Amino acid sequence: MALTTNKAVLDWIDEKVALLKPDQVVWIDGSEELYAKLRAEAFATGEMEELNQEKLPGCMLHRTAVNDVARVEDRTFICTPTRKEAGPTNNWMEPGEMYAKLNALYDGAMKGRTMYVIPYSMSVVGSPFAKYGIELTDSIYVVLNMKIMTRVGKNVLDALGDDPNFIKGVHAKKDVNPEERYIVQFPQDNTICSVNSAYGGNVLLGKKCFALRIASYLGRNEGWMAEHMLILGIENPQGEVRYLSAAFPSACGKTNLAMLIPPEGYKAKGYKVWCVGDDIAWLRVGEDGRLWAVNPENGFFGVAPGTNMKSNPNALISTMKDTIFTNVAHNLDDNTVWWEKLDKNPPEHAIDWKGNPWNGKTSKENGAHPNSRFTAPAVNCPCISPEFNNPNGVPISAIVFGGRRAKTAPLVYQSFDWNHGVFVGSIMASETTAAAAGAVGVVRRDPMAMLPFCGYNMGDYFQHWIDMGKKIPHAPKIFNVNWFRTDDEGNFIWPGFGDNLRVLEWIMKRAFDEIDAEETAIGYMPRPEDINIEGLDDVNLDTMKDLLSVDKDLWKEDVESIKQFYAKFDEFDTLPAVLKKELSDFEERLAK
Ligand code: OXD
Ligand code: MN
Repeated sequence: MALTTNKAVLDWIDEKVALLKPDQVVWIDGSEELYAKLRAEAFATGEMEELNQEKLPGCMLHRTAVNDVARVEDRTFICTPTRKEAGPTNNWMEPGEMYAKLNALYDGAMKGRTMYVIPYSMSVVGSPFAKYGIELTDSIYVVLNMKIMTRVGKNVLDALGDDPNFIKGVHAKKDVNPEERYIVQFPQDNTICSVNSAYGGNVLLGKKCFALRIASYLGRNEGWMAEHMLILGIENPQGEVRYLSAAFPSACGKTNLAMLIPPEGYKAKGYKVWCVGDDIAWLRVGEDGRLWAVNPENGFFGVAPGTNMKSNPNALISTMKDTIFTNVAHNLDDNTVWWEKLDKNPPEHAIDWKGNPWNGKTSKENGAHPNSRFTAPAVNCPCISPEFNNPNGVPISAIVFGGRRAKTAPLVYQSFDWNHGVFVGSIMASETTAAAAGAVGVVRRDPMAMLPFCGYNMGDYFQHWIDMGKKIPHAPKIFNVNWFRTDDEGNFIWPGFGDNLRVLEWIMKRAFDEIDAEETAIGYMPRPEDINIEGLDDVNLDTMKDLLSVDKDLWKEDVESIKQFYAKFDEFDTLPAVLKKELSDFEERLAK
């Protein structure tokens, strides 16, 4: 039974039913009763497995096809009327041509299957930030993941009312054929289409497809920003909480930073870190002239391998109930899960991510896929911010960019001003990781960590950043960090993890004008003694000098690679003049 009388919604669903031809249509109303039924069905068909309900209550396991384990950037399209609107960094196809292709794939794709109608909200229903979507899918796995990652249910349709403006998402699993796999955004039509995949990033359409690609486009038109950023709050011993948002390319430790545990000395003084979000931030200028942020999601879709009681206890604890595990190893001894670096005790009797028997004690192969995931409710997180559900969000005092650079970038520096900060974000670079299909370990430019997620021409996106700077009377200060500097033997110099709070402390002092800094060619920098290293065994003042050193020759080489990257925007001439000027000013400072 339809849960709404919204004509635009009903007409759209009728049209899709006629195309996809499902046997039946089930509306997800958000009731526990319906979810229980779907879980039982998924367990009965083997689509999902129920895990040990004493050790992992409410937890389930799912394995995707071996050819379907990551986002597929080469099969992800932004279909705008002109190629220029999609820009040089996105795959593009003319919308009519793409719709024809998709309609042929969708024709009858749900025959013999059920279509689920998922009404969902990104951000708290009724919040000034909230945007509503409906995802049609033939996968119970998608329904149960969307329940964790977004706010789902009839109340979303009630909030939408008769408004025809909602984000339309269609996902058909089909036969997960990688040759015919498409993840497509039509920004002008508020439409997302996904076919032939069942992996999270490709099928949980509220996440990357809506909350970043479509939302970045909406944000430009409506004067706000959708960014690939974590949001965290640092509470000082006086009880004051200061918030920052931070962008890092995939799998650079973003979830770990978002849930950081303060070092012992900080804990003893009364510092606390609160997680508002680990992946996506929507930012708007508030009435007070500050930039306010919400995390539009409701859960964490985190990378499992490497998550353990040392690296990220908050994330691990978050996964201990009501969580869906995807492509991890299944420990048959006690019907739980395991992944690389969870602990030093891999199971002997297990099934690996491919579904084959696996002995963790003897096998040389991984038990879990490197991009295996947990989908965990945000409320499970021990350090979830008390402001997590605040419909007005939190005020952002600092924006932090970061990447994985072995040598060039120092531990931290601050941009001279907003426009220079946009330049710093635009030249972000990192090594590729297993989160996206393709080569691993190659350095690539990833401006604002948005390269795979910007829903329009990235040159215009840079201009939007510059324009936003003029609209925020009390704009956050912009910083860059690099936790990954290595010594000549390739070892990381900075301990990272909880100790990153030492750097964030300096950032916040700068954001609130509480400390001076040194002016260098790349930006403002701390003096080595300005970063608190008390209690660190392996870092002394000399190490700090190393971490903060700036090698102008390396930066000059970097400038050449930046020029090559910027040249991509020549095709449509969309690189803002402000960034060209920033680059030439930077070259001049390096030459001095
Ligand atoms: C992710 C990513 O969050 O790839 O999954 O960025
Ligand atoms: Mn991400």
